[in-house]
Amino acid sequence: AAAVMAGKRGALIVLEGMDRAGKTTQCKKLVQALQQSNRPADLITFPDRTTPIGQQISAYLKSDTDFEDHAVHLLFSANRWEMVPLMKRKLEQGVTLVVDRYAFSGVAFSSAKQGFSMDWCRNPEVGLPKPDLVLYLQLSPAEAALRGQFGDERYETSAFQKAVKQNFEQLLKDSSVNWQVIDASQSVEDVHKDITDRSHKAIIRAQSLPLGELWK
Ligand code: DGP
Ligand code: NA
Ligand code: NA
Repeated sequence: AAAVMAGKRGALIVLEGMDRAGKTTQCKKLVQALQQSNRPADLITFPDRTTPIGQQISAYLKSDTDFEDHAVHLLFSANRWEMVPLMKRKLEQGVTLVVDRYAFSGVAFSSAKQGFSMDWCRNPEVGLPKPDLVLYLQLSPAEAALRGQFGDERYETSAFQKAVKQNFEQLLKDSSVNWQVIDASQSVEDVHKDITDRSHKAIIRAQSLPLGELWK
């Protein structure tokens, strides 16, 4: 029988970290760098504010609408799940996905609210495509302060951000996730080089591994 050549899948690479750590800039630079070295790559951003669910989330973040806290957690989660078929299709086609925020932001932000356990927050995220690599852009509070004021969306206050940071630090202890901590106080170019090197390694590793399921 003729051998069937299985195509090599792309890697799922997530960037997480506090606001102002430079995630969005670094995600864009990483996608460009991968494409320039002939590795197919696409950017995915959560929340994806373009879908009907994402538009509800966007209105909530701008305080144009209100949602009950549990309900909005499930909306953020639904916004990730609605992208899963597309994500799987791209990964199978060999496209590496660079993801700006994922389930970890979901848990870190929602469990910063009164009465929300990490466990409860993790539940709707169980079974999402498991990242091959999660880069945590770490920034000291002093360095974050130097980067200027928060915006005026919901959650952008120093007290809430402090609770979110503690939750991320808790999540970093989870050894079922391939966390790698990046010093985000370096120059944009140094952070970019660090991230790109680690991503190339993750892409090669992912080629010989099946895509996993998160927290399952
Ligand atoms: P950004 O567009 O990256 O600025 O993210 C929007 C805001 O929403 C940011 O403050 C982080 C927060 N966020 C992202 N994902 C989730 C989530 O799943 N749940 C909650 N509660 N907040 C989230
Ligand atoms: Na933000
Ligand atoms: Na962002």
